[in-house]
Amino acid sequence: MITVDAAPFPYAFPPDRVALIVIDMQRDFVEPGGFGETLGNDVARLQAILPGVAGLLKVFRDNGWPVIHTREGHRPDLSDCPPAKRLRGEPTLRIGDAGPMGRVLIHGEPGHGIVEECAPVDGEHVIDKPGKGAFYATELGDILARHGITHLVFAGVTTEVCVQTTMREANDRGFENLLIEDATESYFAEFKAAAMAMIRAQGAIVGWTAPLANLQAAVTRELA
Ligand code: C5J
Repeated sequence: MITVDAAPFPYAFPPDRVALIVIDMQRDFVEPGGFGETLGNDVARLQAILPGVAGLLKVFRDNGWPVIHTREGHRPDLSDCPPAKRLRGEPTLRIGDAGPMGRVLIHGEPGHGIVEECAPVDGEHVIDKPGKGAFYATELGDILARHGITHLVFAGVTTEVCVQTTMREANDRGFENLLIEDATESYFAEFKAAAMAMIRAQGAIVGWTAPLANLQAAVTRELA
């Protein structure tokens, strides 16, 4: 087992049963000029975690551990996008509309793609998900079962929406979850802080959190 100094108490994982899930590091959420910024969000907050996500990817790639990327998006005909998702609120742009990086959150459009800094490499899984959670209407559960995964490390955006939704379902499915604090972000600082506190509450009710440096130190100490 590799034991990481984490909150609310140390997180231990078997290196042959761990996978990394990088949630929705897509151009439309993260890059200036994308959907997220068009909605009035400060994407500089999300840009700031790019080195953290890249560093985390390196730990998993260097050790040959499975990496799974997710992308939130929909079919061009929007048949997998319920009106409740597309029409809610009064945004300047809706899913499927023509945005600055192509049609917003539509498969294959430039904004739907993963940012260059976190781009998947050969052998890594890329899961297209129509919902906020990565298990709903996807093959994620089957992929994890095929790899014999019991422990999940999480990164990506946004902490309180797609990351937290996925972690909560992973927790219900019996996975032990660690969220890397400097590899996840929200457009709202207080939402990130609250989501992390909720995850750790009541003795890790959803999982653990730790900075990337603590994971790197644990891996170096136990595998070097
Ligand atoms: C949102 C996400 N916030 N990836 N998507 O709509 O968290």
